Amino acid sequence: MKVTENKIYNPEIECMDRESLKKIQDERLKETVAHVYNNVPLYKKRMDEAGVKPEDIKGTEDLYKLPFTNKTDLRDEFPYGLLAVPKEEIVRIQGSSGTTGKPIVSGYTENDVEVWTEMVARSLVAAGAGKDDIVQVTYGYGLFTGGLGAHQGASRVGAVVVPMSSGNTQRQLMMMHDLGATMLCCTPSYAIFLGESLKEMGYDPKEFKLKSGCFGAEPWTEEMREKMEELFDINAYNIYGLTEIAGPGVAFECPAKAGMHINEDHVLAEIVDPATGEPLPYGESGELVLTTISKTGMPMIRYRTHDICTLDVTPCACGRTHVRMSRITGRTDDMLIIRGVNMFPSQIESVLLGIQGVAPHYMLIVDRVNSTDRLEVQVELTDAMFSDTVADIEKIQKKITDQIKSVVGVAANVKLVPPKTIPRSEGKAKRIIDNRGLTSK
Ligand code: DLL
Repeated sequence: MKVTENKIYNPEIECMDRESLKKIQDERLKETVAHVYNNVPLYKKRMDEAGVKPEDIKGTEDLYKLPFTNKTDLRDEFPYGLLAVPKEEIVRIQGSSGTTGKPIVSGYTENDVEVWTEMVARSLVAAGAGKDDIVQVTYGYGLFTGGLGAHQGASRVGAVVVPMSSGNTQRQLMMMHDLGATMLCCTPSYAIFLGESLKEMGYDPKEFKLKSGCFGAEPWTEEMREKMEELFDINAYNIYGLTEIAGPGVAFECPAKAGMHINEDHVLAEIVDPATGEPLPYGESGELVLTTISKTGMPMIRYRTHDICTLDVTPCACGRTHVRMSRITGRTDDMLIIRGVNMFPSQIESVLLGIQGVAPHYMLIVDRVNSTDRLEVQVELTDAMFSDTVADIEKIQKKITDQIKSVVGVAANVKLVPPKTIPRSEGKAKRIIDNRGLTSK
């Protein structure tokens, strides 16, 4: 495997001693808290209810006093309720799936795009990027932050960007081959699919110039790393992020491949007990909670990511001092990521509730076949519909398939099953069977 040179985009910040880093964090946290308290009614209300004033927050040690923010707050305040600046200062909207048909959107100021770009630049440089590189961006471009995020970061580094966006495997491989792409940015499952298709299309992996890739937007495993590295003869690096905070680049792996450094001069990380919300010490597994300290458009205070991981602050071989997060080992809610698209079972439920002839009993079965996620949605027919003609039943099946595609954005294989065949549960209904094995370390 090619060796990645240990390059650091912003060594002054990325390798700063933790005491000096804390001073920056304290200042930025105080500014951010005052900014949201004065400009976002929801934050003011929550802080007043909790009896916390901006003056009570003197540094990161006071973070725990602040109330949490949740995905539901973004949904309830959709689209502009959480903006901390006048709309004229917003230059970009990005989004991802929410728990209902409506997306979660975040507004970014020029400053926020700049911060995000810097974070992705750090991530790409850690994976070996420089002016000589040709970066193929195969994350989707659009509301999803993957495409534009990787694009901005690669441009900042001075690399050549090939803005392929997602899909069209043959064309992806042809361009990668003919242009001599040296880095690839896409979801890990698609990277494996591309790698497997490469041989099927008759290419010799040696004809490719790829040396590394930044893969994220969905959970993946060490086994998948081995597979990607072998298929393409590259170094595969993990990159993490979420729309609400900044898109990709919130955290990224360095050549040590021992966790993802969180850009702590821009984002503060805590791990809390998902049930009680109590902060947990470094090393313990729990829910990742993030606070932005340099965003101006839509800052997030103690945002519950629902992602489960651990934090590690021990020194890293690369020289960076910023804390590292482990792989995401699970979620505290029922969000699924299918072919890179975030979705919630409740979205499927809302589709079914609007269709006559089916009962709101369903089961989602997720598999990975040839490196591609497959979603099967089993839906119960009502007694009346069960006795109907095959043509009528096929019509319903098509309707459900189309609506899931349009509301959730994922193509599903809809299977209609006879009444009362989906197991009923006495407690919380079990709606998901995920056979992909992605939640192991
Ligand atoms: O997925 C941003 C992104 C794009 C990250 C490209 C990396 C690369 P959202 O669509 O808002 O943003 O989804 C965020 O995706 O809360 C995690 O559950 C999951 N996720 C993102 N990166 C990783 C990763 C983008 N490296 C949600 N490993 C997050 C595991 C990830 N899960």
